[in-house]
Parts: sequence; C-alpha cells; structure tokens
Amino acid sequence: MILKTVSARFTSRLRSEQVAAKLGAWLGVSFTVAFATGLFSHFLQHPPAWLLWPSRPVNLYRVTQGLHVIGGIATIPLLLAKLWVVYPKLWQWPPLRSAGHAVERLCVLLLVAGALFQLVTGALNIAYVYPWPFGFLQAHYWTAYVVYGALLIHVANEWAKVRRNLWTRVESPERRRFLFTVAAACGLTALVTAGEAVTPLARLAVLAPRDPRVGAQGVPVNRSAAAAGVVAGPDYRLLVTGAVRTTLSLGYADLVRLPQHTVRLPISCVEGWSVECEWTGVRLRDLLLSAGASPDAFVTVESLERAGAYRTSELRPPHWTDPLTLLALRINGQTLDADHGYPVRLIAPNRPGVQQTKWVKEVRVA
Ligand SMILES: Nc1nc2c(c(=O)[nH]1)N[C@H]1C(S)=C(S)[C@@H](COP(=O)(O)O)O[C@H]1N2
Ligand SMILES: [Mo]
Repeated sequence: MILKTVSARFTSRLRSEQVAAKLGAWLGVSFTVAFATGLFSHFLQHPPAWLLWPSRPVNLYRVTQGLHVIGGIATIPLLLAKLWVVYPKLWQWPPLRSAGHAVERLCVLLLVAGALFQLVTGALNIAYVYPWPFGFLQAHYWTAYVVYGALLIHVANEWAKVRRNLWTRVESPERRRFLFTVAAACGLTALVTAGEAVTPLARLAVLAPRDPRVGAQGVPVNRSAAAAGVVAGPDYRLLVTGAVRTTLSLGYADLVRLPQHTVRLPISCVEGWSVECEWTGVRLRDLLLSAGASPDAFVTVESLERAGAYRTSELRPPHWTDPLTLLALRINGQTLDADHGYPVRLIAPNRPGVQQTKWVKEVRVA
C-alpha cells in the first residue's frame, strides 16, 4: 500500500537506470579529479619528510587547484541532478532486505551526505563564510577519504548498471534533452567561475568570490597588511640565519643593490583564484649560497606578521634552488604595496598561495 502511493508520486520518465548511470559516471570522473587534486594540494602543504616536490611545471598547482575548485563548483548541479533522479530509491520497500543490502545502503548514505558536505563546505569556504564550529581544512580533508571510499564501493556495487548503460545511446529525446541540460548547467557554472583563474574569462566570473583584476596594484589580496598587523619601518632588516657560514642582515637598500631578476609567476590561492604577475627581486638561491647554505638544506621563511597560520613557510631544495624563486621587491614593475608584502615577499613556482609568504623578515636554514 505504502509502496503504491509512493511510487505513484514519482512519475517522471526522466528517471531511468540509464540516466542515473550516465550521471553517476560523470560524477565518478569529477570526484576522482577533486580527490586527486585535493590530495596533491594537501601533500604539497604537508609533505612527509622524505618527499621533495618538484618546482616545475611552474603552473602545475595553478592548474590542479583551479580544477579542484572550479570543477567542484561545477559538480553542484550534477550532484543535484543525480540525487533528483535516484531520489525515489530512498523510499524502497522493504528498506532493508538483508545484511548486505543494509551495508550497501549505509554506504550510499555516507556517499550522499559526504558528497553534499564536501561541495557545500568547499563552496562556503571560498566565499569566506564559515558557519560551522569545526576547522574546514581538517573536515574537508578527512571527509574526502570517506566520500571516495564510499564512492569506490558504490561503483563496485553498481558496476553492472554502469557497464550496461555507459556507452549506449539514449533513445528517448526527453532524456537526451535532460542530460544535455545538466551538462549545460555544469558547463555554465564552470564558465562563470573559471575567470578567477583563467584571466581572459575574468569578466564572466560573476560567481567567483575573487576577481583576479581587483586589489592593490590590480592583484587580489587575501590578507592585508592591516589585517596582519604588519608595519615595516625604516629599520627593517632581512636576516639569513641557521646553518650558514655567514649570517646575513640586509637593509632594504642592500637588497635593492643586489643583482635583480625578473620572472613571471602566478599566485595560486588554495581557494582557486590565481593570477600571473611579473616579479622582480633577489634570487633566494643567490642569497643562500652566498651565505654558505648547503644545497640540500631545508629552509623556512618567516614573516614580520606575529600570528596567523601563514606567517611561515618551508622551502625544500627543488624550490629554493630554482632560479625562478625570488625574494621579490617589485610586482608588475612597481614597488610592492604593503598588502602584497612590502618590503619583501617570497614568490616561487608550483606552490600554493599560502606558501608565498609576505613581509619576509627572516630566512632560516636547517
Ligand atoms: N605572512 C603572510 N603571507 C601570506 C599570507 C598571510 O596570511 N600571511 N597569505 C597567503 C595567501 S593565502 C595567498 S593566496 C597569498 C596572496 O598574495 P597576495 O595577497 O599578494 O595576492 O599570500 C600568501 N602570503
Ligand atoms: Mo591563499
């Protein structure tokens, strides 16, 4: 009786195994990209002691994190469409047929809840809305394993349906139109976000929280000098300390007199926005080798900023010995604005924005 009334309510002919399988396959691809790029971002920022990430390709992190964030946002309409298609299964009767069926449904529950959690927290995080009591990074990171594990089990359980339907043509025109509409919605969502990383599309980026053209000196700022409580006075010194032959202490005028190099490198924020700039400054490698640092040393840069999660960052040999890695004094031909790290900021290739430390006061060699 219950079964009858419920199934009578779900009459849309758009709901079919084939439609569900195709949407599911697209979701599988999208969540795989999100999982892989997310792990890459996590382990770039928290590498185990033995891991030396390469500093090239220069734009690798810009691309992977752009895919993570823009792809994640574009997945929202896709996930909603899939949930709408399979929603009647929530009311299947009897709800649990066997122990195996119970495990299968628990896994789907974890998958749906986890996937919604990842997309919602991710979207709110890049919009700078934090209406939750937990730390975003930890929660987003650990939930990723739950979601991806549940996804693998779900794909294994549903493999027969995927195989039956994935490469078969959709005969019904209305179902074809539905799939096309979902794909178009995802594409449109990506298009109005992508401009935060793909600068030529910046004008279309109405959904992006950051416009890559807006900020001090035409470049976005995540943490301003005022917010960080940083004021660099005339007595500023840059210190090179630790495992070096000679400790260095350089004033701003000393830095300006050292050989200057100009490179084009992006700032690639973990939040997905990125923008390429022209940077001019001193090669970190020149400075450290002249101080007598060993080429296989690990290096920590520390900011004038007193507190804050991003006041220090670590550089391992591939990054600090890269000739593109600078202690930058200038951005796009101008002296750095206080908000971009005046007097000195780090800029290095293939590295998350959180590690491009601003207001550098000390470089410590270990
Ligand atoms: N000292 C310090 N450096 C920092 C930050 C910070 O909060 N403190 N934020 C980082 C982040 S998250 C990003 S994306 C880049 C942004 O650089 P910009 O503000 O010059 O664009 O700076 C990085 N450097
Ligand atoms: Mo960032």
